[in-house]
This record gives sequence, structure tokens and C-alpha cells, in this order.
Amino acid sequence: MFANRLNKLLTAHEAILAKTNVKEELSNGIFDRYLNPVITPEHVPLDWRYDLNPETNPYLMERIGVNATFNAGAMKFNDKYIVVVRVEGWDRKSYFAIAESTNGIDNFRFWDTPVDMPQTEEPDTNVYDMRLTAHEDGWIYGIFCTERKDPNAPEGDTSSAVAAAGIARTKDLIKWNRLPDLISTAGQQRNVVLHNEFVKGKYALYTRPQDGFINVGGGGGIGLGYVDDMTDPVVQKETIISNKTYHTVYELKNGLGPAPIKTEKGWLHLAHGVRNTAAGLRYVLYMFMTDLHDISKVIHHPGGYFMAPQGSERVGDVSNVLFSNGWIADEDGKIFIYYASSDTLLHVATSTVDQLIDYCMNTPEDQFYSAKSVEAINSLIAKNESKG
Ligand code: M1P
Repeated sequence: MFANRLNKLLTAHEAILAKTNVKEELSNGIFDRYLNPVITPEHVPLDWRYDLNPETNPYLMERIGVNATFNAGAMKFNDKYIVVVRVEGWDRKSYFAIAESTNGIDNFRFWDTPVDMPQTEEPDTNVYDMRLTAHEDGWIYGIFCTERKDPNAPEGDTSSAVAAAGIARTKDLIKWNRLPDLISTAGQQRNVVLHNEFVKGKYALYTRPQDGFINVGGGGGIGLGYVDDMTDPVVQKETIISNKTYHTVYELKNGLGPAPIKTEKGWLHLAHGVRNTAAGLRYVLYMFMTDLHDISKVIHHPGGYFMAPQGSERVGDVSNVLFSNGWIADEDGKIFIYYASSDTLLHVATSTVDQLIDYCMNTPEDQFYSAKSVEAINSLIAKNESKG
């Protein structure tokens, strides 16, 4: 019975890993979605989940289950598409695990073991949402959220937490050197991302200062600050470059996704915006571009969302959420956007540098009033009429 069940599990697992992905037929011209998620809890290796010894696990029970696989950092490494997945166990703890694919859209396989992330003096209760940056200093940096219980929480408050930016660097994605957590002016930090290049000899970090764990309070917005030395990471000042704004898709809060992509026309940025609804928070993705020579200057800011949860993406552990902290730009200009649906599954969408530049430069900006939106539609109709 044990051998029979194991055989079935192995066959089913292999079928999941070998499944090919298919591009959706008709896109919006900006990006292409794919029919299947790229990583699901079922992709996680069986020997991470099952005790495979019939003597100690006669029923072949799943001993250490996986609840969700989402919010992944991404990069090209040794010619493979690499994702550093946030794997969340049945015990609610997230950890990082690397999976690779040869084409970026399917057949992702996890490496042999999860990432062994060294601890600081104050252990992380939970870690998640790693942003990868191959910095020009030669290191690959992984910046992630480290969450710990709020030491000042009143007695009986078992939920209050403090979020900070954990920092580690590596050359091979196997051995990680943990650096001190980021020190900044804000009480809490999440969604911190390292810019790819030095700026005037300093490391540039995109931040998201926040007063509380969930609520950004008086803080918020995507900030930009500078650090002299990543082994002593202190940001003295954060300047907000993309603010939360009334009656937009980033009204309540926002945060940068992956490190930006450099193009001839400027830096492409992918971010998430959050608004509140009667059904809870809604997370969508939006884009903007910054100046090639002054990364604090936003030069294009298409209005509204770039990508929003649709269909089955809308349902999961935290429904109505799209989140992305990883994308890969190939040398031929193709872009792979790894995004997660509702804090549960990891998906891919593809586009190109040219399409995303066109999208950023030619999509009307938010005008903040319904009448202005109608004006934009009417001018498009007039333009189309004059052409016809
Ligand atoms: O649950 C949605 C997202 O919430 C947080 O994002 P933010 O800090 O912008 O609110 C993160 O915990 C993220 O992991 C999660 O996907």
C-alpha cells in the first residue's frame, strides 16, 4: 500500500512539474497572461513534505504541508530563469526557496533544499517578499521583510508586529551573508528594494516608510534614500517619489515591486497600489518611469492600474490581491513579470521593453476627476474619427 501510494504521488508530482503553459489567446496589447500558475504548493518537492520511510510514516502522511507559494523575487542566473519564492507552510511561517526554469513560463523545479537564511541577533519570526538586485558592486542582494512581535504591544495583544527590511547578499544564491537590518527614520519598513547601480557613489534604496504594521499611517509612499555602506545600512532621509493619492488605485498605500529595469528612455518601475473597499483591501499593480540620470524624478506615470486580479486570481488566502516583487528582462527585450494572486499562487505574464515603454509614455495620466476621464475618452474618439 505504501509503495503504491508513493508511486501515485511521484507520478502526480512529475505531471505537475512537466505541465506546459499556454499564453492566453487575446491580450490587451500591453502584456500576455498565461493559463496556468507557474508555481503552486504542489510544485514543492515531496521530500520536503513527506517522511518517505514506511516504518516511521506507514500512512505516507504529508508531515510538513505547504499552504501557499507566492511573492517571488526573480533574476536570470546561469542562463536559467530563477524565482526566489515565498513558500508559506501550514504553520503560517514563510521561507525562501529557489525554483528554476529554462524558458521562464513553465517547468519550474525547486532546488534541493530551501534557502538557509542566516539570522541576526534578533531572530526573524517570519520572512517574506525578497527583492533580488544584481548590483554593480558584484553582489546579488536579497532584501526582504523580517517580521517580529512588537515588543511594546500591550499584554494580551498577540498580533502587533514590527516589519523591517532584512538584507542578505550572495554570489551563488546558495550561501547567503546576512547583513544588519536597514535602519531608517520610519518606525517600520516593508517593500524595500535596492537600486541596481551606484548613485553618486552611494547605494540607493527604495523604501516604504510606515507608522504601523498594516497601516502606513502618516508615512507611506515609495521613498528613495541613500546608504554609504551596505554592511552598515542607515538611511538618514527618505524622499517620496510616488505618493499615495486620494481616489486613485494607490489611495491607501503603495510599494515598489522589483528593482527597476534600465532602458534607453528611463527606468521602468513596477509597483503595487492599495485601496480600501467594503470587501477589504484591493491590491493592483501599476507602473511608472524615472529619469535615466535622476532616479528621484518620475517622468511618466500612466493612470490607473497596469494589472488587476481577474477570474480565479481574485480568490485566495487574501483575496483581491495582485502583488509582484520579481521580473526578468532578457537581452532580446522580452520581460517576464512574476506576479502572485491573492497571496496564494505565483503566475507569469510576458511583455517587452518596447511595449512597457510605450505603455508608460502613451497611457493618459490620472486626472483625478470623472469629467477629466471623459475628456480623455472624447479626445481619443476624436483622434480615431479624424484618422478614419
Ligand atoms: O496581503 C497583501 C500584501 O500585503 C503586504 O503588502 P503591503 O506591505 O504593501 O501592505 C505584504 O505582506 C505582502 O506580502 C502581501 O502580499
